[in-house]
Amino acid sequence: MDGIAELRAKYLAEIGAAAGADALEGVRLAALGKKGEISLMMRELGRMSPEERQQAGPALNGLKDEIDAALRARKAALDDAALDERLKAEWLDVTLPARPRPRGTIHPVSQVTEEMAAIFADMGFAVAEGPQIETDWYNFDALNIAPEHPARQEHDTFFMHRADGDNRPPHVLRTHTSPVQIRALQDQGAPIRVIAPGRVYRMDMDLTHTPMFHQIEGLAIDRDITMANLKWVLEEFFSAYFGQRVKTRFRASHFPFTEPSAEVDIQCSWVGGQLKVGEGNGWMEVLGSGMVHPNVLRAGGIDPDEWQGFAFGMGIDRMAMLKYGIPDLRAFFESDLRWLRHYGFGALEAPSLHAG
Ligand code: 2NL
Repeated sequence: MDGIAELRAKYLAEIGAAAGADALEGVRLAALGKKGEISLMMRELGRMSPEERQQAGPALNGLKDEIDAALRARKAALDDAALDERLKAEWLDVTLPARPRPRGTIHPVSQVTEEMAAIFADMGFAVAEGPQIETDWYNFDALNIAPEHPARQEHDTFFMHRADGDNRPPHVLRTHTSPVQIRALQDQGAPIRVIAPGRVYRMDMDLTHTPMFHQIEGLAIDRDITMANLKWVLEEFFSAYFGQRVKTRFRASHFPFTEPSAEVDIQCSWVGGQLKVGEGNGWMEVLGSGMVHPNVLRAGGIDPDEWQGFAFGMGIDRMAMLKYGIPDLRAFFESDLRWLRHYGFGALEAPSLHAG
């Protein structure tokens, strides 16, 4: 049997050399396991004489405690080293910028529609929406456009297909958003203040016309609304929209749905091929308007002897071109990504109805 000192030296060396948890457990079993060398020696104590036992007992106990402590210390050192390795290997730079993700832009038509809605909302107008496929009654009859009226042809209307034997007048793609306002009148009655922005359709295609475009109409009905209110609302609108005072000019005109009617020009200058709104002594037509015709009020279920008000309509796309210097209308609807990135807006640039 080895002496205590030799055992001590041997196991302390093996513990020091153990490179991992498995090796260390091997050393522990060899020394202190059930059949370990030190355990076996401790079992021998019983066969010793009292004198021998008095010598060997404390020595063996001391050895056992020392090996035990060395095993623990080595285990802790190995665990520390393993943790250090992981910390080095699993290093992560949380300050790195995030990987860029593809992001779309807000179309100028959407942006401008939101801007306009926010301005009119500030003046008490609610946004109304309605179907893009309309009956001819809502699109024409309710607006005092008689069946034989040239406007029905002028509008170059898209008519929906009818099945054979279906003799109802065909539905149409709305040629203006006025039908939305007729529906709002029928649903809500008077007094009312609404705007109706949205897509409209006319069979027209050249440099300055697309078969689908966007219009915004407005309607204000109360007991004593006049064209003076119309002029104030429009001048207030143009000034807010262009961010500077804009003069307007009202010219007598004619629409079937308003009487009297006026076309509205805004002040502009045209210098060196550069168009500027709100300065100079030029005028540009941007809007049609007037006092709602009694027949149209009746179609909306409103008594014209009790109520009166104004209505107007203007093109959204052209207003976007004017404000943001976009030269070509047709590019609006081509979905060209370079164009969209150039003229599009960020999500946080869009005004909301509730923003200051
Ligand atoms: C134009 C002409 C206009 C209206 C639209 C309207 C709507 C109702 C009743 C009466 Cl419900 N009128 N809308 C009125 C006048 C002109 O638009 O040239 N727009 C670009």
